[in-house]
Amino acid sequence: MGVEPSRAQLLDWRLALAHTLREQATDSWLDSARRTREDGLKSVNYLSMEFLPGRLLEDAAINLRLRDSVSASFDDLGVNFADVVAGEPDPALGNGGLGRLAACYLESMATLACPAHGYGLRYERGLFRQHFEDGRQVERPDEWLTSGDPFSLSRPATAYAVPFGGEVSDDDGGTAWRPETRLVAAAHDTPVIGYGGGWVNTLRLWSALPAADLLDLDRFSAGDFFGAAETETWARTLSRVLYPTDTTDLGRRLRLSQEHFLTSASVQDVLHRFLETQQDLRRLPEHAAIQMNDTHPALAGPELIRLLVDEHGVGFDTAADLAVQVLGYTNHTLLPEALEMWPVDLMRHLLPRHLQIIERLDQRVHAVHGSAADDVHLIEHGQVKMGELAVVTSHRVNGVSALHTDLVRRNLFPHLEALTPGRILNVTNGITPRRWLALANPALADLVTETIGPGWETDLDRLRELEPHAEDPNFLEAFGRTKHLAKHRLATWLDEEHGIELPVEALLDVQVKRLHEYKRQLLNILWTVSRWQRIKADPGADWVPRVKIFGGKAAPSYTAVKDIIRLINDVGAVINSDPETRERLRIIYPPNYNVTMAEKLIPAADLSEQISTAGMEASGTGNMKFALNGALTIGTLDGANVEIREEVGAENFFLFGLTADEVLARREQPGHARAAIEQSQPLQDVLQAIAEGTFSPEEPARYSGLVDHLWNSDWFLVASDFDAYNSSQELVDMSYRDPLRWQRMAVTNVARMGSFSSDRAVRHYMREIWNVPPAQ
Ligand code: F58
Repeated sequence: MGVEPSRAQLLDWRLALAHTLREQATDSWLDSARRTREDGLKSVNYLSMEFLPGRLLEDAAINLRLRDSVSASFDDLGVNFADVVAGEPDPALGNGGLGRLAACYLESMATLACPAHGYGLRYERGLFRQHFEDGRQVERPDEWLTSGDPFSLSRPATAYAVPFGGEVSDDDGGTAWRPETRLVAAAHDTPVIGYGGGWVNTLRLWSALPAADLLDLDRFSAGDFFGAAETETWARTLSRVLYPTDTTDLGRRLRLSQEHFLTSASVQDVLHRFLETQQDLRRLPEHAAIQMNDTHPALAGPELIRLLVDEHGVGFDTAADLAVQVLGYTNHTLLPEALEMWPVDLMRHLLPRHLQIIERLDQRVHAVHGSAADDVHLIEHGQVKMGELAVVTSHRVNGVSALHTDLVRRNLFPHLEALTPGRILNVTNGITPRRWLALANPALADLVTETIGPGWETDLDRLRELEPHAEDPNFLEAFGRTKHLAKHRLATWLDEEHGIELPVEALLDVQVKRLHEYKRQLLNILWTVSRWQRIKADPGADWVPRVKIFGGKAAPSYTAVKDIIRLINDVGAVINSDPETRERLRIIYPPNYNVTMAEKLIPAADLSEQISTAGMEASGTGNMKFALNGALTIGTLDGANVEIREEVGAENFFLFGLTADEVLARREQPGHARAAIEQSQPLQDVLQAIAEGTFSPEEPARYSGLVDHLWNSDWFLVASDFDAYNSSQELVDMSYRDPLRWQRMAVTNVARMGSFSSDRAVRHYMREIWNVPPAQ
């Protein structure tokens, strides 16, 4: 780094470490690419608008099997490894589960020697940093690049022009698109190191640059400096910030442009790499699979067809058939507001050629399937429906948990399922045990290795071997110590980073995830108020001390959940300063939840809150991380909770609440919320306290809207599930009072989590969707 060791700062050490680790991975990185190229291996191209990889360096050290020697080398230098890696920014290039899933899958693909590229955007600023001011969420820009991106390589020579706007004309010579502008996509590559270091894939993120001629020199010379840079500014805006919201119409043009930019650059790169070694484009499906992570890259079909037809002279039908063979689509949501639709006018303005191709694909569906396709429309009411587009351009469509896939088949795409039965399949999500056990919970990871030997890192089913030890009091005690260690580690971090005190002897009850009404953080905080009221009413009773931990961000425009954030903080301010209850109940909400915070919170948790309205959480992956780290789940029959409960056993899971079918039926009952509240004295007491301003004395009416909404509407059935949730929480207390019983349940959870490894999920994708065998 050009610095004398004696004068080196932590930043210098970190940059040196990044370069050293990248260097260590380079031979394997080059070999993996060379083998893929020279042996003509089929590879996966995982297109995602979001990746949430977490800090890279410690993970790289673990996967290169260098963690201990790196740490020892730093000791020799008088430097603390933990301090070095603690300075690394956490690239927040995603909103939540979908982006984190992409990162787990890339890591598993590398571990399984599945040749792959991840493709995404290199947002200059990731998801906003969250602060609280008077309990309210405030968003600030996330500057993750201020000390560079030392583990990655910029590749200015790998760049593609991405066309936008202009006109299409049809004449005898075929279709010609004369775009209005072209922006440049430039590649930045990060190595994705498989466990053991034997295979290394690439995460390629594009940044947007103006084409060389975009600065208007005439305007500049005339003194109009800002006007001269307008187009240039627009170009840079494309990769300037992660689109932070799923609820507003604002920024729609930017969002669609970003999606096209990612998709076009990536598909061009896929074709470029294919044509380096092959000539016959009809053989593309033998060499490349493209996976669309939700519909955000759903222009991949039209774009691939465009490139094949317009640039390589392939016929339309052949091109469309090739696209279907290459593409797969993963659906992550049934929420109507998150199902992408783009106004036809906007599409015509930005992407006229793609619109034309989509219209032709629509005609083709009807030509092929006749009246059976009467209910299938790629364009309807002036909108292009990206879900339908993704389905008809894919040979496989998957949901992310058994329940979710069933709902995708039955409710979301029933007409398409009928046209091509078998196209829709389930691949339940998974998480990587390297980051979520080896890295995040070293004490538990060591105990597991001492008990069953190494190898579980790549064969998570081996955790089953722990099960006999669930009867061994010595083992249970050792297991309890790992939980304690994780709590102490969390306590230190909370104190140092946030000045928050954590009572480590209490039951740690954690809900961390994006804020959304369907995830029902509201149910959790209402119950917490009820608990407080009951402790105050009976202070002599034997209450199990609890710490309620919340974490998560709200989309900046989603005011309903911003109110919930404020309520949690307001309730926290009152409860935490109540001398009568503070030894038994505490609320902690550290701001800016991210992957790094998850790595500290999850190992320390006793109880995992997975309490969404049934039928609304596609899968969840946090639920898996908690159970793998020995937290017990309180949850509804939703998403992957259903399968987690089947695996760990009903007796080791705190189930409550309406089922997905019951939710639909309950919503049909007029006045269901009022009826539920009237039947529940505890809930009435809670709502009354909030409505009276107990937690907002300076503005008693602050939550009147929220309370009214619960009485009169309650789409997410908080009131209907309140009493059941309360009973389940009482069972939690009862079980926790018997530490050996609790630990037995927790160990059983850990032992039975093998099938939630992302290795299992990725093998399933390789076999059933990508048709890619492992390279090693
Ligand atoms: C999540 N979706 C699902 N979307 O909600 C969760 O159940 C599932 O486990 C996870 O995907 C992985 O399958 C999700 O995270 C987003 O973040 C959208 C990104 C684009 C803007 C709108 C939110």
